Amino acid sequence: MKGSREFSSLFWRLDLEKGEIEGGITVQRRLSDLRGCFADASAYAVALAQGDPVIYTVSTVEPARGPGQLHGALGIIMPGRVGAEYYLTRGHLHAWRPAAEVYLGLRGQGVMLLEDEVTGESEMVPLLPHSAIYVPGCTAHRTINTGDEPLVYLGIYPAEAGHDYEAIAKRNFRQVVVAVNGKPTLLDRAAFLATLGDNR
Ligand code: S6P
Ligand code: ZN
Repeated sequence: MKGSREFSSLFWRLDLEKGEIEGGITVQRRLSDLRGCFADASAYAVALAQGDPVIYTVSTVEPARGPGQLHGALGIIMPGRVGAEYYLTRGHLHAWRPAAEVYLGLRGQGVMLLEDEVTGESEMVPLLPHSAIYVPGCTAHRTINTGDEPLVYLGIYPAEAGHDYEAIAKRNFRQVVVAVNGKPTLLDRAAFLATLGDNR
């Protein structure tokens, strides 16, 4: 295998301030890229009318392709909210459904919202420094910054995993993570939307 890849891709220097892996490919996601991700469409429209901030960036390294190889991505999600919903990633299933993933919390405070594609069951798992989350295969995953500083994490996944955004974009996640009395709370999306109806 020696010589078949860049030496630099064997050593990943992580910049936790910028959220970048040295030599990685970085993409930015702005509020306008997240249409349909926040349950509260009115709050989303109000936020977008005020500006189009970068919500998160992802910096990816792909040392090698093919069976058995691993890829990595450093994500940084800004702190903030759209209405009661914390800033979040689009969320996806892996195109190759059995692909699992491990997330390491590096900075800030957040959670992952995991949704089993088969049973529909959801779980909110803390994403914190000095801890890791195992995301099983066939599980939609979304990362959410529930703190007041940038949330930085490293995801490691099979090179063959790929992204399927469409399946989740069609119906969104069944549950939302919202601030209730200042605390991150997992609620059924329909129940959350019903509370908005009462208050408007
Ligand atoms: C890739 C891994 C992460 C996400 C990143 C952004 O399998 O789960 O690198 O791509 O957290 O999320 P999303 O949903 O916009 O790809
Ligand atoms: Zn993933």
